[in-house]
Amino acid sequence: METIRLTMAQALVKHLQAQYTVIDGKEVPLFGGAWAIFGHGNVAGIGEALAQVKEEFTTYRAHNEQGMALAACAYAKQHRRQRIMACTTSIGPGALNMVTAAGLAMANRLPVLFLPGDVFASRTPDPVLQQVEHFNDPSMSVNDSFRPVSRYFDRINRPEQLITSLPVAINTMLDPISCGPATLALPQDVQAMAYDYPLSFFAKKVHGLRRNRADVQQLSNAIEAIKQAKKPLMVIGGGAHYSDALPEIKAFVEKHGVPACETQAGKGALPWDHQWNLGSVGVTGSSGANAAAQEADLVIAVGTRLQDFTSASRTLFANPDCTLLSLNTAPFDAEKHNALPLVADAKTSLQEMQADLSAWQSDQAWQTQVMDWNKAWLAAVDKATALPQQASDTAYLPTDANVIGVINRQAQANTTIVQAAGGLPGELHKLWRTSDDLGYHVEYGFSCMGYEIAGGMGVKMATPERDVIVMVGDGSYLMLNSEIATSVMLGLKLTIVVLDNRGYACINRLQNACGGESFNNLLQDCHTVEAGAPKTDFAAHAKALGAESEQVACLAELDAALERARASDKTYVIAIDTDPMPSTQEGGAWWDVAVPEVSSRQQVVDAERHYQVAKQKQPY
Ligand SMILES: Cc1ncc(C[n+]2csc(CCOP(=O)(O)OP(=O)(O)O)c2C)c(N)n1
Ligand SMILES: [Mg+2]
Repeated sequence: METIRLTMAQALVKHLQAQYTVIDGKEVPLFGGAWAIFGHGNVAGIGEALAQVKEEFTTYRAHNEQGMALAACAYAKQHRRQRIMACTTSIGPGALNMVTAAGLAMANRLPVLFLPGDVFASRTPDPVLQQVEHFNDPSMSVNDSFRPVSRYFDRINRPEQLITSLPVAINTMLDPISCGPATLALPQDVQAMAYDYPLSFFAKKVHGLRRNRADVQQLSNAIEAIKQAKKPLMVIGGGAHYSDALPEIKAFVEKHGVPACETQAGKGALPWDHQWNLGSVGVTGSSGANAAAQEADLVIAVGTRLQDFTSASRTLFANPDCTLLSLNTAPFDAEKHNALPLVADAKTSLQEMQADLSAWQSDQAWQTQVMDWNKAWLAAVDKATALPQQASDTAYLPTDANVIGVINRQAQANTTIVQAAGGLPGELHKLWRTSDDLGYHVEYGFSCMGYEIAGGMGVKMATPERDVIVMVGDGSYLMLNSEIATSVMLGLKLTIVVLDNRGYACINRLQNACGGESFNNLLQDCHTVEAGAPKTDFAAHAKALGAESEQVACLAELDAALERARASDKTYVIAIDTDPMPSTQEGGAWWDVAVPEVSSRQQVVDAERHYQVAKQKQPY
């Protein structure tokens, strides 16, 4: 057997370099490089290995481990899980800073390779700097925190373990069923250890998307259920994008007269003005989609985890005769909600169903009703996003919907909007209009504050040809903004619009809706030493990080500012003051947020009474 003597870290990087995938018929490296922040736990081992290959396998230096790992998540999401980045950190704090991003990758089913450094496998110099020490378990380190947020976890305690473990990690990330983050914890001494690796470990390997075919019985059950239906509705989730099933979905809804609606991850599957697209569904759903969901006798869920925002906490599909047909690659998802499962790849099984369904169509009356719902919702969106009369009034605080309207009208055919947390995901889900499947990038599986800017950077890396607009609340901006400096450094130009409503406005609204007093969310309701918290100068802050920036005084100034941002070749931050209170009332559905059963506050008691009534709509 031919071998080559390498350190474990060198072998790891060399193996990653040998992995390829096929995108649009072209072979490309599976790994788009590595994000790295070094410390004693990885600089000498992985650091040396990455430096050796820096011309062929790029290492990117970020400013915060969570930020870089969030960028890696966004990169994978924007690449529809076809390309991956590795993230390496030191031990202790550097490693733990990535755990939140691992949670995000896990919830959103995104492939990211996490490579946290770890304490010495030999334990000779213990305790090392940043080692937490467990009195009764020396085999445990902080990296065990990655276990619940990794689809695959291993600790490489001997260099030869890499030969069996790394391919499993890669397969886990690429398999559509198990897809998610993989973590290999790398003790620093083992990173530097040499081993005679077989040359075959570095042979080029070309991966592809595995498409699991449906079980014959499940497929025929599904076809039968569809043929019985008169009032069907399709719910499109992120899995439809990952399966590249959008052409099949379009053909299906058009041929059979089936209205469709989209989850956050599914949005953009059909153009916003497609006649069968009822828009967003669920808690942040359109009035049309939610009305259809209440009446439908068949819901065809395609590639969706059916989380509470989609199912209105399991109250949305309310027709007692409704069949839920769940088409998902993972049995875990397909069998949720007591659904009729169709465990399969979406693209292939939609193709397979077409032949058998032949001329079947939904009821004519249902189709007419859907058209009416659709028209009404499009008008509601026009109204919510129209430029208000007060646009030039500097005393008027625009709503999120006002700002969305201005940005959406300015958006180019290649704009991708990026968001994750606050009031904006709901507003964008309802109101944002996109005509292409890469135009909407909202992370709402984890809804992680801080994803917006770091994630925007990952989106731009994955699709550099796109005009990337990040919308971010003041809260998310202040939580994680340091990757603005990275985006400037790497020439990854973003337009970032900061909606400054001086606090955690959506949580304040939720607090009030649960009967609570405004407390600890808006800055005005927080404990401060002086009257009022200081006003953050976001434009000055962004400038200090190297970006171009400006503060606009009113909504009417936003258009021209966005044009200046477009003309800039550097990341450009626009700050605008907005109103924390309003949100779009049209559409929407109930969300289960538990209200206290006892309280000295009457508003809480009242809210709890309403809560108990609403809960009765849940099946159990
Ligand atoms: C990391 C993280 N911490 C806490 C939350 C809970 N949370 C959701 S939205 C939000 C406030 C967001 O504030 P901002 O970005 O200003 O948006 P706004 O609500 O004002 O629209 C909070 C605290 C979260 N989603 N993520
Ligand atoms: Mg805010």
